[in-house]
Amino acid sequence: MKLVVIGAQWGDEGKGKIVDYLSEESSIVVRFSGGANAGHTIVVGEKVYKLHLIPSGIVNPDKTAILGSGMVIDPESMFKELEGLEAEGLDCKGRILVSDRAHIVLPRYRDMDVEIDKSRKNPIGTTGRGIGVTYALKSSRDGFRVGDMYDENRYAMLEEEDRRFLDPFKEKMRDMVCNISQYLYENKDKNILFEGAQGVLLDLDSGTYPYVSSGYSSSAGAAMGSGIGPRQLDRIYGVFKAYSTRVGNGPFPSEYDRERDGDLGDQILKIGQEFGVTTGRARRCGYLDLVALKYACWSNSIDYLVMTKIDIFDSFDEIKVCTGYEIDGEVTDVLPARIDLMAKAKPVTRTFKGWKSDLTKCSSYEELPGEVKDYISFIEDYVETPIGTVSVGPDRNQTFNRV
Ligand code: 2SA
Ligand code: GDP
Ligand code: MG
Repeated sequence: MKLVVIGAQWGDEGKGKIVDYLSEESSIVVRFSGGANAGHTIVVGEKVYKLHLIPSGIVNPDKTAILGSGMVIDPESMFKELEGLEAEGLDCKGRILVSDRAHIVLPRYRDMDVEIDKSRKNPIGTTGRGIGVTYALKSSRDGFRVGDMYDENRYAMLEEEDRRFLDPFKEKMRDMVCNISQYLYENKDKNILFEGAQGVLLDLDSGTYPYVSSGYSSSAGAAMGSGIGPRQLDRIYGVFKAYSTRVGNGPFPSEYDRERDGDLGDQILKIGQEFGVTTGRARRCGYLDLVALKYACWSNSIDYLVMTKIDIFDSFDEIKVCTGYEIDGEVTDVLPARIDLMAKAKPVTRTFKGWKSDLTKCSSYEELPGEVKDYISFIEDYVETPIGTVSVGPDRNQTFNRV
């Protein structure tokens, strides 16, 4: 079985946790996009792992984790992260491979990223990890790939300063570098999980451009970013939170509004602990946006949704979801591509009764209160996609399948 797991919103849906949970059945986990901008938190009992570049599948002891061709890799961050994981007692030796096609993030790209965003009339609010600069160089064919470190001519073309930076990593990485397409072909009979980064609405093409990241967060990116054909992919999971969040700038139609919603946004921020894993920034919070989720399901062939963080609503009397956008007096359930229309969109909502009980102890769908089941059914009908897995807390154990 070849599974793809992507974020179906603006990132931070809990992909890390779900990849860890679903990778139990896989031998290999491939991260296919993004770089050290990502932040994934995985909780297993007392242990809390924070990952940025290393695929979330690494937390499962016997998996091989591959940094795929679609990634942009800052070697300094990567080895720092690895040291941190080893210090936590996670044995990563021999389990990490890096695609020779992935691109390298050099230190000055991080500074350039920060400077460029500062100089924008409308800043994107990037994470400052050099992501956009590296992908831009890749597209203009001026990038430097992992495999280029071992190509004498390509290496010699680098600035002296860049070679000095890369020299130690070149040796440390040598045994990890692989031709991933060939590796996946040789292991084609094994179960493989393809792990996305960020979310559909932050995808370079499908997202709310230009307020997006520069990689492919969509399911189609799984094939391109790992070197496997799209028909090899059997099942696509889209992870979404029971509400919405967004970090950085850009339109967010269902964002809580103080005048309309009082301190609801602050409550979700606090209960949901919605702070960036990479930058520590507070995430913007809003109603679950079904217009955006339906778009994500359709444009990514999502077979099953995974719903996380439903427990954050445990103390709420009622829960609102966004079922349409009002744009210039007209209501639509179609996500506009134009950024001015997205910015104008006002959420049309529907209210659900709260359940006022502790969901974190539930271990099966049957145990969920009727109000949660109603919430789930409504979402499934609206987006025409089943919710196959539900998460009711940060721990690996607080997850159950419906199918
Ligand atoms: P970039 O740095 O060029 O990728 O930024 C472009 C936009 O993409 C957003 N972005 C993210 N959104 C949510 N989560 C991300 N990872 C971190 C986390 C974020 C953090 O897990 O919390 O710590 O702030 C992530 N990475 C990129 C970014 O906010 C810009 O809007
Ligand atoms: P990712 O970028 O999609 O991997 O998500 P992040 O790790 O950035 O953010 C998700 C946060 O929610 C993490 O702190 C997780 O530990 C936490 N989390 C995941 N699923 C659940 C859940 O069902 N309930 C609660 N309360 N927390 C969750
Ligand atoms: Mg995250």
